[in-house]
Amino acid sequence: MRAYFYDNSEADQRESHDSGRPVSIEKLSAIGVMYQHLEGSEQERLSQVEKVCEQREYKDRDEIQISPTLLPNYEEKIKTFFTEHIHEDEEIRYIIEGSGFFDVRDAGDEWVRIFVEQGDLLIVPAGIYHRFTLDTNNYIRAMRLFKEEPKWTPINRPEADQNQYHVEHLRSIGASI
Ligand code: KMT
Ligand code: NI
Repeated sequence: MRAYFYDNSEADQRESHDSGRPVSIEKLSAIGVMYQHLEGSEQERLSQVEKVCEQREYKDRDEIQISPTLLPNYEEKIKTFFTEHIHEDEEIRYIIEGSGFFDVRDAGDEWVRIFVEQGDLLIVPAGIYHRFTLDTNNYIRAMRLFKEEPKWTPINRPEADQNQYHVEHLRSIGASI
């Protein structure tokens, strides 16, 4: 697991942007983000993903491949993914292949960057401001898990500032509102 405060430099979003200040799994969990690296064969990892789906009543899933050649409307999608937003449901991702970065806002509104790669399971809570980018390898294949009705719609900042899921998230992590 590699997570750290983002350096806020203007360099390409795909670069690591490591400020040198690490962030632990415990700190991620304190802001409602669940990170787990699944061990074992691909089959064993998938059965662990199944268990999480059962526990959380996530009944459906799809797969997304992101690369300049594999994803239709790549440029547009990449911009959407990297625009700061929330969802009114958890964003659960299991990384099958490749890698990338999820950025999430901590209780002090600072960006925390989480590197994700094969075998990683990441649960981004409802209401947290976040964004996603590929890294310089330009490829990820991920499973997206959701309840029967996916609420993909991103709500961007600042429109989501008053959103009840966002306000509730801030309250739950003890952020000052
Ligand atoms: C999202 O909602 O930001 C995505 O699905 C990004 C890609 S999943 C690795
Ligand atoms: Ni999102």
